[in-house]
Amino acid sequence: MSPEQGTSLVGAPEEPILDVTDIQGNVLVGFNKDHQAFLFFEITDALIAKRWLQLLAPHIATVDETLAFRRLFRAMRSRRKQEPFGLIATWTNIAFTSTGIEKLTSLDEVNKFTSDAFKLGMAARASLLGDPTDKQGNPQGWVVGAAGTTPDLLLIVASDKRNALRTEVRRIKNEIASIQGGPVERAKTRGLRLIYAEEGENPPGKLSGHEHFGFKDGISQPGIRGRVSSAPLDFLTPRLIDSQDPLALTHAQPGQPLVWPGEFIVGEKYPVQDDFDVIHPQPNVAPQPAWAANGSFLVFRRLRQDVAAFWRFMHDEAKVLASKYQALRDLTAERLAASIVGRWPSGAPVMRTPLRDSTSLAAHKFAVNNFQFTNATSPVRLIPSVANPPDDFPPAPADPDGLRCPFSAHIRKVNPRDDTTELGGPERTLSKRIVRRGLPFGKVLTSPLRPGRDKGNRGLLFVGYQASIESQFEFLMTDWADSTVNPHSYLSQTGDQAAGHDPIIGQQPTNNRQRIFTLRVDPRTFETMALPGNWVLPTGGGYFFAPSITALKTVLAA
Ligand code: N7H
Repeated sequence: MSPEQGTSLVGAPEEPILDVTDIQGNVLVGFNKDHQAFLFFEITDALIAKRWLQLLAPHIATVDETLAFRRLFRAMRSRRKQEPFGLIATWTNIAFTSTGIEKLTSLDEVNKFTSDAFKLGMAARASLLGDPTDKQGNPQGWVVGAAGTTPDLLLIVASDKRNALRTEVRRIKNEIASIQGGPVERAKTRGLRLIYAEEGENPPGKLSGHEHFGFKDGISQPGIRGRVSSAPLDFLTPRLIDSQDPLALTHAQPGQPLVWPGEFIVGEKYPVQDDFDVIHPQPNVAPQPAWAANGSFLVFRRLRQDVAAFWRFMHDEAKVLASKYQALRDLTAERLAASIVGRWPSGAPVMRTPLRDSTSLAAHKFAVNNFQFTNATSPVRLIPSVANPPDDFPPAPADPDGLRCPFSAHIRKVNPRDDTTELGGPERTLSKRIVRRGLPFGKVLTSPLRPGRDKGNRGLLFVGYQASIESQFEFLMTDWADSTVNPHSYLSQTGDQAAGHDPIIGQQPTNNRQRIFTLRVDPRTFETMALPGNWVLPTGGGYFFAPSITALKTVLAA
């Protein structure tokens, strides 16, 4: 165990030991690989599928394997002061839709799941999610996940090297082909049929870690509580805050609150958040079906991004606003986009640098996520071995009125941090966190304002893990992203002002899909702009369940 895993804290509750050899690695650790393949299969013969699943089970990467790799990678990088050359790994994880589970077990077994969303599938929930009802974005046009293309299972294969990824994908396809006596692509072969496959890729070079609009992604994740061995301080999420700082009881790192594992992993042994107490948990209920223990619900959403439309809007609108308001006379397209996202392209949060991007702030491992919204951020005391260099960037001030970071900025919508929301105090929103593992697909568009003949086939292969699709992913979409007033509206002397949709992921099926976004220009002036509805469109998706290794072997493959 590294000395950075944590220190003993007076008053800290005991955290459960996670079943690290039984839980799939992408759920709690994350593959964090530059190359990933998403393979969607239909099961056309359950017995053949089961035979293959038995062979596959030992290849499914677990939390302990992915964590061991991550720890080794970090230890080598820290000692060598550079990325360890040649250290690569290739991982596979699996998840099933309710139709897949029904084929491998029975309808009775599926009906034991309490989640209606899971049983119905994403396409059936599209109208609830606010998805477009006309051609573009409508499930009928989805590349995967619609009627006729509903998968039974999803394989995620991930590797540091594209060649290694493709070799592993070939190995898997050949293995299936040899069992069923024909290739997975052939419609008539009984067994498993590949209905859709797509590769996601971390862009190379300077854009590494950035999504297609050009913003750094994958910065903020919940700090999942729980230990990975019986050692008292062997935490899954390293605790880097000095024991003298009161935040050490509630946070793993600056800006990373701790969340009980029952919010991400199904199972009675994993406690869940208490709505009023951020430190002590509530007990979890017994899973239904019992074999769902150590599993997690996976939401996959293929989101096409219209990069040219996004940046065209920013350029046009920034000009309009700069000429309309004295306070915005220096507004650039990039600054408007940063207000819309809540972070600059580098990842630097507007809460800490409102007027211009700061690559040095973005590069600081702790400063980049050390901010709140309602309250000013106090300096956090870190354990000495990680405190260097100190975070001496200007701290984030209090912004309870949404003057610095708009209430509807993407990151304030989906994680309001310390804001009071329509649910109540900030303790209420920790149970709304999800673990994100997405990756871009398609080629980077280098000149968004001159797209030429570009067909715009690019976007995000969004992957989110949670214990409840309804109260996490669907809540984020329906109650916050698609709402113009939640989690927070502007209160002003002249009356309440709608804050607008989530400008990135909010959907609006009616009114030509037009959405709104309100910028607070000064305490009394609000500018509500109409946003085009086509920046981010769903083009595929599904609700899956990522089972434990035990359930895979003893129930699904049995
Ligand atoms: Fe978002 N973007 O580029 O604008 N997202 N997201 N997201 N997102 C985040 O903090 C983006 C999507 C969350 O804790 C960042 O990692 C795009 C869906 C959450 O502060 C950026 C798409 C959902 C967070 C983007 C997209 C979420 C988050 C800042 C689709 C869930 C953490 C980087 C094409 C329903 C917020 C970071 C926090 C952050 C973008 C999708 C949720 C830059 C382009 C579907 C919870």
